[in-house]
Amino acid sequence: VKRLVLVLGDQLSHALPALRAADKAHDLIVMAEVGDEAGYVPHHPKKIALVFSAMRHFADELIADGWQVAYTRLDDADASRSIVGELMRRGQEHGTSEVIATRPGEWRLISALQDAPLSVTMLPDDRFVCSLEAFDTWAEGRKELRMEWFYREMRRKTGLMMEGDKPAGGKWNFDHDNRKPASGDLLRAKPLRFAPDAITAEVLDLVETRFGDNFGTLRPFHYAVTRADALRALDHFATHLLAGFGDFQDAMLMQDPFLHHSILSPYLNLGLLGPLEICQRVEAEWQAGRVPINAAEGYIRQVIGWREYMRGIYFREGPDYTARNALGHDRALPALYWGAPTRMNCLSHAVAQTRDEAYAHHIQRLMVTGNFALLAGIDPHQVHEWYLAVYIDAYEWVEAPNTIGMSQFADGGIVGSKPYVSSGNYIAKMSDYCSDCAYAVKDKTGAHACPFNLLYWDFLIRHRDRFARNPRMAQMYRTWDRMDEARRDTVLSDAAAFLARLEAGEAV
Ligand code: FAD
Ligand code: DLZ
Ligand code: SF4
Repeated sequence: VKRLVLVLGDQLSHALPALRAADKAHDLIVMAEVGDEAGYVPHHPKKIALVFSAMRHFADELIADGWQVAYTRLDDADASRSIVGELMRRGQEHGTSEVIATRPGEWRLISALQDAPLSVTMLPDDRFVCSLEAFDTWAEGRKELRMEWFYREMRRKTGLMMEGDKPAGGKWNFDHDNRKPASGDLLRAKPLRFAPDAITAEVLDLVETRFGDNFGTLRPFHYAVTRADALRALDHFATHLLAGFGDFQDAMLMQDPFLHHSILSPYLNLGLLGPLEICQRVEAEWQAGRVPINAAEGYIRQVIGWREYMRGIYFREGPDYTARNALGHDRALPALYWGAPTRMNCLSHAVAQTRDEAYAHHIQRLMVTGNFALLAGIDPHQVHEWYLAVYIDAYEWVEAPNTIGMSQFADGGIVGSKPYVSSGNYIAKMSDYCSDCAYAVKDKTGAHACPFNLLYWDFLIRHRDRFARNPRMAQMYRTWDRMDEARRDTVLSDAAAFLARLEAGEAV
């Protein structure tokens, strides 16, 4: 064996840079299920099962393709705990210390590989539309890194939904049409489900034994674990659900966790699907007149806009990004995030769905669990570790900028120019949660007041110095100042009482 070729659990792409640089005849591919990767946060059992099963399927495809693969299973007797440990072990077995790797999506692993007593060549990960160098060039010298401007560059670069140098339909962004609540629809298609094959069944048993105590329901397990099935999921979404994606993107329903979302992030982030092929399929549906422009544009913006932008931010900001805490929040993450009972129906639902599916869509993550954590002043690092653990699609390069940046404003305003906070009103408008809640969303004070209503003001007042001069928030401070003083006092004392109950571990 000449060299080792590292393929990580989220690098399951046949055109991976490390594979393109390798030599089938002489190099050995190393893939390893290891305790450190499965344990850096208490991952949801479905997430571990997805990663392990997809890894095993991918290894089989590589072998069928003529590669030599050294695959370590988590329960192999002589396996070590870490990726570097496995590379060293294989290196010793085969008499080489040369490694070809594709740059991992996490600073932790990048430095582990750099510090390893091996000769590691780390290739840039080009499974993205925008390279890190191109992102830096775009960002250099700008005062604000607005996603919208970045997105336009990506549209021009890819040519997606472009007519010459102009955006199709005359506008870059059709979000204006996209804020509709949804109602139950028995005819709405559901995401495709894939029955576990023998490999997945074996993985499920392993995960049950080793990670059965982690938060999250392992069975039933329906995610795709191969590229072929991920392509089926894409086709199903494009054919049956994409048309309503724009309209109902922000809607939340108790009986429908998935609505018109694609549930493709697990496959994209593992490398089973690529961002461009997904977007080209979406564009084709629009070109054929089968889906409206707001659906196609909105979807493409999430993938070549938000997703690429988040990655650029993560790598540009550096390894300390997950430790940032611009607002100085230090409250412990409440037990309700791990399923302890709560009377807040929105949170109860979002968490239960997360436990069962390892999935919640963007607005549930941002405006329910994220909004509450921000309003209540939870330590952003604990919030970050929660999101990294519980979602099927969570890898630090994409999770951290969403949590630390977009959701918790802990980066001080790099990702968002204002914090994503709202009172209960937003949740009432976009969901059916409030109709079934112990609290009254219309109550602004008193025993039944929706906690989001109380905490919203408490948050704004706590951080008045920072936000009062923000032009997008000034109006809220004027509203507060116009309230009569007795009412303001009641709001703040009710909020303080609520936070005290939360702190005391009561089921709020
Ligand atoms: P759809 O609604 O169908 O969207 C299509 C695709 O667009 C997604 O598959 C995803 O690849 C991309 N996308 C949409 N929004 C974003 C975004 N804000 N950032 C990056 N990509 C986006 N996404 C992850 O992939 N991994 C994470 O760990 C993650 N953590 C998040 C944490 C918080 C606090 C928040 C607010 C958002 C997070 N997101 C994360 C973004 C978003 O919620 C998910 O990408 C989306 O819910 C995935 O489900 P879907 O495939 O059904 O998405
Ligand atoms: C998420 C994950 C898990 C649960 N397990 C493994 C593993 O055993 N082996 C592996 O190579 N990768 C795993 N992964 C994915 C890695 O954590 C991921 O590659 C890094 O976080 C970089 O994004
Ligand atoms: Fe959530 Fe408040 Fe609505 Fe209850 S009333 S579901 S706590 S927003």
